[in-house]
Amino acid sequence: MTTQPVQVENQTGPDAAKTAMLRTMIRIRRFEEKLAWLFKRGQLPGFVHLYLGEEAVAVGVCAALRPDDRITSTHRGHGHLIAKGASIDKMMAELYGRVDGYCRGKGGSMHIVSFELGIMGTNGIVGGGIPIGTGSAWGDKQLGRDSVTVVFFGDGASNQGVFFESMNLAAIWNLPVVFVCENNGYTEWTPTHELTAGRIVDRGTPMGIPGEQVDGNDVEAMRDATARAVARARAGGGPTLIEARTYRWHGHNEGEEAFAGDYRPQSEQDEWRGRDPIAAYGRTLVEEGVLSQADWDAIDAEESAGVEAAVEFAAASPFPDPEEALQDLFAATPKGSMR
Ligand SMILES: Cc1ncc(C[n+]2csc(CCOP(=O)(O)OP(=O)(O)O)c2C)c(N)n1
Ligand SMILES: [Mg+2]
Repeated sequence: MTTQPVQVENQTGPDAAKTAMLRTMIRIRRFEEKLAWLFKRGQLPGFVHLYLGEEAVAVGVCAALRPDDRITSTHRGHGHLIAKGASIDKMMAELYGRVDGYCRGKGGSMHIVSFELGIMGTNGIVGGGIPIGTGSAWGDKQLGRDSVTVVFFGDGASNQGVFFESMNLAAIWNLPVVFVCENNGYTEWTPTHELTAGRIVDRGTPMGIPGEQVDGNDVEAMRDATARAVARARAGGGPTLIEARTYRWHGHNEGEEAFAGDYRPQSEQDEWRGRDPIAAYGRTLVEEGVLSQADWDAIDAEESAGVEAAVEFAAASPFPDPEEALQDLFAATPKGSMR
């Protein structure tokens, strides 16, 4: 962001935190709308899976985290990263395949990592982040740190064996991990109920892992449920499973219109668009007197400008030198790597 965020006048404490959550959801929304626009014009290499409509999940969850807490993400990960504090300049550069991106332009949408920010990576392998996050929590426990790891994954990923294996280890070792399943009703082009037996929220029950189902379009409900799970984990109480019920507005991936057919009823899409998490929260904050409509509009304009600046930043960055192609792909085990 090159613009200075406008502070809503006289805001402190909880009001400032609420405004920050609205702002972050708007940032994700405007960033991803731009990605959709760029993709249609052939300006983005590779696949993109957009998070539009699901913004309240990432923002609510990350609002309950400390900077030293960690997350693992998915193929639909831009929202998670922005909510954890990633720069949209560096994300856009990564999506453009440029050297100023988080992974020097060699990763793209599904391989964005920032260890400094506690971002253990977006991930093209469905369920791939689940054992990584469980391992991250194990590492913290071994080292006596009180950080917590949040694992984001989808309803489809909840059918992967590695989810059950990871929950088993998290339970038996009492690990500080929060499993956040984003149930958006679809696994690619198949409705969740055609693939997934029982309730996802109950899947940890046989292992003694408490589960909570939350309205994933309600950012404060997401923040509060996560805060409870994080407090438990930090205090040594072990893992929790949160099932966030939400909906993706766009296709599984951009460009699916070319082959996917009409797999979601229009009435269902309209209903969920009517439950826009950003519009709902903005209205709530105006009604509560936290901010005015003019403040809301100013935040939106600022975030839109920030996205335009990110595109300029990315487009001005060079492509990586082909000589770099094999750099940073393999890590030599550093001495004292456990610290
Ligand atoms: C191990 C593995 N199997 C299959 C795929 C292909 N694939 C990519 S996304 C996806 C669906 C994931 O659905 P879900 O976990 O519900 O996440 P959502 O896309 O709905 O956010 C599949 C099957 C993959 N990337 N990795
Ligand atoms: Mg899904």
